[in-house]
Amino acid sequence: MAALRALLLRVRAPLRPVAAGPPPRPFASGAGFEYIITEKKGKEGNVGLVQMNRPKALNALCNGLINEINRAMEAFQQDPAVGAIVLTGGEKAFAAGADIKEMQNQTFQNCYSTGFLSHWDRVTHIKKPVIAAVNGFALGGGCELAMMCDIIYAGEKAQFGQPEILLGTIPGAGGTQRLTRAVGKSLAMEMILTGDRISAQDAKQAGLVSKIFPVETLVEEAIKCAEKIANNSKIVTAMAKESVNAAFEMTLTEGNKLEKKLFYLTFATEDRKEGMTAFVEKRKATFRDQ
Ligand code: CO8
Repeated sequence: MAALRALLLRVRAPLRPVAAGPPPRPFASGAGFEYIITEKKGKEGNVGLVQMNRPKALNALCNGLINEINRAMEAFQQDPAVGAIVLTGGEKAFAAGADIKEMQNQTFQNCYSTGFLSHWDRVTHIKKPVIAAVNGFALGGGCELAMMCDIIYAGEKAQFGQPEILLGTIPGAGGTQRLTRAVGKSLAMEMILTGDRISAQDAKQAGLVSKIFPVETLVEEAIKCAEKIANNSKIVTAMAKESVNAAFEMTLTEGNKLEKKLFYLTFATEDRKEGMTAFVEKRKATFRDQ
């Protein structure tokens, strides 16, 4: 037991701290939101859907919209029935970036002293898998938000870009880092230095998105994928997600060590035992997230 506790402590160490603040309250569908719509989807209601809904501004990510996405994500994180989350926008825009009108008169002094927009990366603290279903524009902060998710599915007319340079600024929510890791230096440099957008097809070829679907079936397909994920063990899924994410933070040796510890940890779960026993008994596993 002492050895298991020591192993747990060591494995937990590299995790980033969960954002501070009071624990989010579970919400009823759509309750109290101005800029988003939320719903539970899937046959068993085990998929949380967050839809950005500020169509007149092409889902420009104003402070209120980001706060609501964070609240919804954290509520789905706390909801034991939910195993995966889909984040989407509208057919014309996933999100056209940070709200330029909100930023227009911002000053360096204020940005620096208030940590302007530092709450943008809360999505990356969610332990449950998050799928971005991108139709239309995913630009600037919109592209960065999609890249904070674990999987990106794109509608066939989606466009990805980091056009901040055209506004006299640069990406500030991970665009220079995540895009470069996703598509490689040359294409990332070209997109970030010219502000040019790429199509869904180019994004898939470059490895930014995993699948492309017709515009009208994209969200449904993302929900299907989320449902498939949600049917697996939630606790083991969280370990798999943590391990893949470590590949972006650690050396190969460190990452392999973490993976091995998490692999060993799966043997402390009932779900691992159930999964292997079900295989041997030629039946479908029933995971209890224990
Ligand atoms: N911010 C505010 N309003 C926007 C934004 C935006 N990013 N994008 C579109 N809108 C508004 C427009 O102002 C317009 O409003 P209105 O009708 O009141 O004039 C409405 O949405 C519709 O837009 P358009 O008329 O321009 O629609 P088009 O179809 O002609 O063009 C485009 C669509 C190409 C998407 C165009 O709107 C556009 O270029 N938008 C700006 C894209 C952009 O530059 N995005 C990057 C913003 S900067 C950023 O994201 C930095 C993130 C840093 C995060 C840091 C975290 C720490």
